[in-house]
Amino acid sequence: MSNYHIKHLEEYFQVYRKSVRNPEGFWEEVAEEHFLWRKKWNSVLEWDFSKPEIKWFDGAKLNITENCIDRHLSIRGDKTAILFEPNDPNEPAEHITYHQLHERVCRYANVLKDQGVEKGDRVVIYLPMIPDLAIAVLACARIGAVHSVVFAGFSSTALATRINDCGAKMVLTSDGSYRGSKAIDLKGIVDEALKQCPDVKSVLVSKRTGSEINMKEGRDQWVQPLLDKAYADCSPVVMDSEDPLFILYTSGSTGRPKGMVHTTGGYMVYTAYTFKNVFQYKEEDIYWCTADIGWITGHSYIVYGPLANGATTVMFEGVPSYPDFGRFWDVVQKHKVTQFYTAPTAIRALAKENLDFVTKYDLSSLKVLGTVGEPINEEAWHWYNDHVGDKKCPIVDTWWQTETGGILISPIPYSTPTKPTYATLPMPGIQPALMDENGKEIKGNQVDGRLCIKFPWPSIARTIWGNHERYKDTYFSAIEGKYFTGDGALRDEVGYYRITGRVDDVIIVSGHNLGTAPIEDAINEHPAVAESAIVGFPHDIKGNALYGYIILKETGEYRNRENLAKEINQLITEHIGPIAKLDKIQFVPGLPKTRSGKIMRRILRKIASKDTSNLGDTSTLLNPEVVEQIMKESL
Ligand code: 6R9
Repeated sequence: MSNYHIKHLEEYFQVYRKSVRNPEGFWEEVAEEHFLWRKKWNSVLEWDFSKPEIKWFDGAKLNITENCIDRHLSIRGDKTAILFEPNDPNEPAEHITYHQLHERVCRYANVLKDQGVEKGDRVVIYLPMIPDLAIAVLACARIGAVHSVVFAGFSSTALATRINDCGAKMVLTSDGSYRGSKAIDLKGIVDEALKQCPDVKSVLVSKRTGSEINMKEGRDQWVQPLLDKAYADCSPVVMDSEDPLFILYTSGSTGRPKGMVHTTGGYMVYTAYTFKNVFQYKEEDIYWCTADIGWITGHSYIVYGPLANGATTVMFEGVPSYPDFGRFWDVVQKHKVTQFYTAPTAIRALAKENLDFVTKYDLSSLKVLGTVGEPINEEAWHWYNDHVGDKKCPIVDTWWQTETGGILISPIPYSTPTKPTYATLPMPGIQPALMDENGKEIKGNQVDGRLCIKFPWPSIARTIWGNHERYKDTYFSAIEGKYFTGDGALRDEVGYYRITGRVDDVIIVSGHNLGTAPIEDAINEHPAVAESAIVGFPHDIKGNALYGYIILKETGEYRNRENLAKEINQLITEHIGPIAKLDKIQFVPGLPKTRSGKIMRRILRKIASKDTSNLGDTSTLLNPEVVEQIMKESL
């Protein structure tokens, strides 16, 4: 049992050593003692990073919803599973017990079956943070359909790309969504997207805003009447451990978004294990992660990890600034939240506001605070620690990725001494390595390099949907025999890790991963644009903001530059979503390029960050005069 729940630092080191000495034995013990399997595995782990092929608990049979719901019914059936806090604070919160969740998931699963959805079919879910989102996710898992949740802030084009990439025939959505004081026409976005998705035969619509929407005859149906008619029990489809559970898209540094495929058994074991330890979860806790289920954080630490532990998980529909900047703390006080998990960008935004928004609430229920999504700066860390945690709550700075499925590096609260801006130590079973430019491992402490992981863990993504070659190229080719994360990191004198940021062309804006290529593609669609390059630059609240260098087709005044900038941002909003809008746009005569024609983004990054004292090696630069001019006119 002690393997499953680490309670002090010495125990962490013991467990860690054991997990590295014998990973199979370690994970087998965790899997055996804490989960419900219809049939045990033939082998714990088979792997070959050169193919790459990774299988955990191969041959085992299970259904993840049986682990997340059914097995709790006899012991905590009347406990709240999902605590829904609506956008409007005057609308009552909804407590969905495990019994009720069981019934609602079963009904939804039966509706999906009635609509012809079968095991292995992909279902795209484009829903706001309302209970139907979590229920739809679990309903898919119940019948073995592969869910692909698309964050409901993505544009119609981004949605269409994802629907077509995974070959979904069904989309689950709502009439609209609330975001603070705004209502968003989600169904309209789906209608627009589906013009490009001929294979989608059916759309189920949840009612949320009650706004007028278009229902296409023969394709669209309101889901509630179907749920009302559906049978309230649905036996779970028995899945293989390695059957896909979901696809979740993440931005790559080039090309289209990557549909990361997560499978069933290993994902369940790892998310449940890390949830328990990273949040020191106990039975009476009220756990709240403010992420959206459209991101991996929501999948693993709103839905699967907490429910697998029988926890009460808060699902929040709103935003931190509505009706005012005290909303998070109002919710913490109201529901006596014990663990609170959010993004550095939210902390930075709230820290800018009057402290009264925090101090007027009773936050004494809090025991653990968490952050995820991007590096947390020292100032934000201290504000969080002082004013939210009252210096009594350990902060878990959790580093992980869509691809990793679960948290890989994080303190264990009340065990690992925390250190501002450090994600600290690897979880049991995680073997990090720092590599130099030549792909050699850098041993010892007080070093920095590219962060890799040497050995598989149960929740690593198994492939990119429909493109195994790209999976291999992106993650297993940069450094032979290791999983390459795309992040840089340093290891301090005691072996703590600090993530320093991406070393590729992914930019993290407000905790969202954005690839430069798709944004540049969107900009380049503008008839006046010849070429563009996007880089990140430091931003007080967002962490990074986007700076676009754009070459226009015609020299001289094409037309009003301000309007042009607006049109460009409009194009980005249409193609990707408002999160990818540029904060600064500089029209330039050319871009710094190497002789082989590659844009030297390093130089553009330095100019955007106003750090031009040392531009580094510019000897391969083809057009140094352009750099001079860009610097002169920089914003
Ligand atoms: C879970 C999630 C992954 C990228 C990752 C890294 C950055 C995440 C971080 C962090 C510093 C942390 N990142 N957590 N950087 N400290 N605690 O965010 O997944 O959306 O795929 O982003 O986010 O750069 O590589 P995802």
